[in-house]
Amino acid sequence: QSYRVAILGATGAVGTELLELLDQRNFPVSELKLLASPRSAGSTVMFQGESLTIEAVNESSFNNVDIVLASAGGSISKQWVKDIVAAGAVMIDNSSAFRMQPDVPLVVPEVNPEAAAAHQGVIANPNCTTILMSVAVYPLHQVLPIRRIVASTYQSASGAGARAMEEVKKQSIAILQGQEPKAEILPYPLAFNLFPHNSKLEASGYCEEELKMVNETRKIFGAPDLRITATCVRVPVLRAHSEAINLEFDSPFAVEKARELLIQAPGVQLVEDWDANYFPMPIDASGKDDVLVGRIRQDISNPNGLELWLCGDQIRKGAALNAIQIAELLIEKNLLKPALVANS
Ligand code: 2RA
Repeated sequence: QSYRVAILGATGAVGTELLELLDQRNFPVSELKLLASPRSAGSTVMFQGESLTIEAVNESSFNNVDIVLASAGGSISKQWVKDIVAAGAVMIDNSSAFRMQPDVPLVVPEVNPEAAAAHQGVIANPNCTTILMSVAVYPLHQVLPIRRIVASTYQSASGAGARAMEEVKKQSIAILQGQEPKAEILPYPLAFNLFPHNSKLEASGYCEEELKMVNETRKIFGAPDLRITATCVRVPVLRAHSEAINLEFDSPFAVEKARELLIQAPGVQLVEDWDANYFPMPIDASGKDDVLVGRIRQDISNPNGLELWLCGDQIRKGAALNAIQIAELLIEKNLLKPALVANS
């Protein structure tokens, strides 16, 4: 069987990756609709040898569509969610708009695939930093519950969009030519610089990006008491995020056991050459499906602690691939229609 798929936000970095992945993964597409703002409508993109025209999204765009892959920002997702669900399509939303809503499953297929079954028409794709960390640490959590996570992130420009990726390149050239770098898309010069993530600051002093990791991880793991803190930083890297993760358990977690688990963990590639001092790097993670994990070591400050380092492609597994894997899961488990509401 094949399915009628719509990509909402087809011209963005994630939208473009969605298109590529639908083709690369031979996703069973019978019809593909590319939806964007009126500004982008009319341009064409090739898909499986066919030229598709990008359409301006409107109320009837979702009629006769089975799956909507949305990655156009939270306000667009909120604007169209009712039309999407009313049309009988399932929305896999990459924005943060619905992630913490109780009736919206927040899914990383390698971690909590069973959560997808409860969807009522909308499934949320977690934030990229949360996806990458969850894939890497859940295999350990399954063996010995994690009590506390301290995450430090080194986030690529792609998290701020395709135009931010272009801007950091231009800033680099400017600096190398002895000129002042321009920051128009990014809040500050990122080339040869870094800055704390510039999402909205809360009264606690944490920014939204950091609180996403805290709240989303607890929801995905079904662990409301999991203690987690994060410091998120934007760094001059193009499309792969890196994260330094410190884990605390109730008792020691043997490094060898962690290695053994991660070598066979879904969506993870262990990258550790201690003799060569070679470990995950963004240039190796970019364009890859897997989250690269390495530098697993005992926390020397805490007998119940474990340290690890990871790199993952923010556009791919951090967004587009996870969304498509959710769609594949829905097809596999015959979950494209919302679960019957108990007292419907
Ligand atoms: C960022 N996680 O990297 C955000 C984008 N989704 O800024």
